[in-house]
Amino acid sequence: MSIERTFAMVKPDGVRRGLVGEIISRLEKKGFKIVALKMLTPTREIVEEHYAEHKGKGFFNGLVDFLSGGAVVAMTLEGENVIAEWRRMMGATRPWESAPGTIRFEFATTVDENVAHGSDSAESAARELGIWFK
Ligand code: D4T
Repeated sequence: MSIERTFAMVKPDGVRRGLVGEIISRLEKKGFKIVALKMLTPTREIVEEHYAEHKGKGFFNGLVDFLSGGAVVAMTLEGENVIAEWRRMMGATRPWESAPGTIRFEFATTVDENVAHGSDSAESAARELGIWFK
């Protein structure tokens, strides 16, 4: 276990539905530190860079339209084991596979609009923080 940093995001559906406070509240109650936070409507370029690994997949264009289609809240989180723990708090990518109590279980029904994002490894965290918090 060690103090880590990760990239977290409330996606446009989460912002539109008024879930920013709920999500930040969960992070704060858990004890994770928000060391940077900004609200922005991302450009297509930044979203394409962020999801570069999915380029060419059937859902890629829809994913870019969705993420660049509204405001998001981008955050740098810091804390003990925060990379894996934030993923655990969000729950599985497919909300129907997520554990009860997780953000995606409680607030999402579809994989394409699943409320939140978190880096999946130390390498992804470093890469994504470099994209969103240059
Ligand atoms: P993100 O990056 O949004 O936290 O998602 P995950 O890390 O949990 O999952 P992922 O990389 O497999 O998917 C990236 C992103 O694409 C959307 N998606 C995914 C979609 O719209 N349709 C699909 O079939 C899949 C697999 C949702 C998350």
